[in-house]
Amino acid sequence: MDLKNIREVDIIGDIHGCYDELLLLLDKLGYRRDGELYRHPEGRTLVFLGDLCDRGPRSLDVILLVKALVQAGLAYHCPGNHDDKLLRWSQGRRVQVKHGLETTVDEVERTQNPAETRQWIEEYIKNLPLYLQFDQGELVVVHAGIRSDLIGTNHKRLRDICLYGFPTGQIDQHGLPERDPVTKHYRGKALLVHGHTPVYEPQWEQNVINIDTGCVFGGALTCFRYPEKEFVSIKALQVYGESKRFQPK
Ligand SMILES: [Mn+2]
Repeated sequence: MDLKNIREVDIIGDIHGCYDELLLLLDKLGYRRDGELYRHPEGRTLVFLGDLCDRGPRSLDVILLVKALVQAGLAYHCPGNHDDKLLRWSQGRRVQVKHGLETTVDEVERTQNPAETRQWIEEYIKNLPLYLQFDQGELVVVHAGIRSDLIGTNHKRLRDICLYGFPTGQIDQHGLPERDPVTKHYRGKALLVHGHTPVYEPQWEQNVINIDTGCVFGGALTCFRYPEKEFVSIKALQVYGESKRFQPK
């Protein structure tokens, strides 16, 4: 999706149900509550790069807030692999309810009308764009990664790359699928901001930025402000999940 005329954005990394940290981050960024919404006095736009749900305590509250912001035109959201798996579960497709999905499924099943909850989740997530472009195409936001030559195409690998990045097919030292750095595959001139792979500090290499600072694993929830090019973070209030890739410090 191309949002060329939007320039002042606050891009928020992988939330994974960390609703309390999200509210603290919105406050720190200067957003003010307005009913069920949050607005910035200077009219800035929020951008969520996916993995709103799973592992953390309040996935549904995160999705409800982001959905309300998106529907009010105050935010944009491209899905992560966890959001996509929740979509497929909501559609009744056969997925393994593990790797954190069990927490979100549990939340859905505790709602008053789980069938209705599944339905609004499906309606919302199925229409999300895989990646976003802002500021005359100078800024690209995606969950896991993208190749610049795939932007604007319907390439058959586009979806998998946006959601999962660049797995090498090998297993790493933790026994997890090894992932290539996005910089190995992205050759675009635009600044690329992504998440998906937790890192202890926001990473900025060449023109590729990773802002998944592992909040749900006891790290932090990070925002990248553009065009200021500043990072703003809130430390996790708790350790909610465990990862072989990321140990809380
Ligand atoms: Mn992810």
